[in-house]
Amino acid sequence: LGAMKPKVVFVLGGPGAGKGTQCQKIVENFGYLHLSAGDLLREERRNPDSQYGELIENHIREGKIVPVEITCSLLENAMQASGQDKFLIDGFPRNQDNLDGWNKSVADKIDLQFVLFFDCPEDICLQRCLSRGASGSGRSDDNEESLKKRFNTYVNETRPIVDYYEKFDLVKKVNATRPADEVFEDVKLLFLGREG
Ligand code: UP5
Ligand code: MG
Repeated sequence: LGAMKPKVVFVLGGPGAGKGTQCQKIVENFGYLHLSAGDLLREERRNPDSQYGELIENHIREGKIVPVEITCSLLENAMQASGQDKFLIDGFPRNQDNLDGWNKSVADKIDLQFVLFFDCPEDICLQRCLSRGASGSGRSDDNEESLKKRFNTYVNETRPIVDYYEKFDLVKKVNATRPADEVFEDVKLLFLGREG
């Protein structure tokens, strides 16, 4: 008998759709480990020993997707270091390069449970990120110019990834426009009965 593969749920949705907010609630209720690809990249950017700091900052401000080799190794390292076996991977894979890199090097080693997709229109996403910026998020991409680029990247590059997983019937879509607690009522239903 081999060891069980770690379980993974991908969490996708536009900038400000509420991925991080909902992941926190899932962690509290269902014991997953939350790995935000964006948070891992921001942490790597702050590491003075990293050779990728400047590349990461430029990509983030421009709303562009960092090459998969960097993101995938941050994710793999964090998964291994955690010693846990249930992961929410938030904000990844968000383009074809991400998907190809993941499928080549990690996909066979994990059990992809489903893709949790937060559906939220641009105007609401924009408002959420702008008010977060205004209340001091410190994120260099919470401004109108970066947000326009982030949303374009989302529509042109990330939505096709959601469509890809849709073909395998792996996408669970949740309406993310309502208050966070109401959104979580729907999210909960997707995790109940998966504890085993
Ligand atoms: N909020 C949340 N839910 C709400 C609700 N239901 N009602 C009202 N308000 C709500 O929420 C955003 C804000 O909205 C918060 O103030 C929250 O309180 C409020 P949050 O939960 O943070 O939303 P989230 O979807 O996580 O938004 P985030 O800004 O993190 O999304 P992005 O996808 O843009 O950011 P991420 O960190 O994933 O990526 C940033 C950049 O990193 C990318 O643009 C890219 O350049 C780079 N990146 C890569 O290159 N590769 C990757 O794999 C990942 C990222
Ligand atoms: Mg986030």
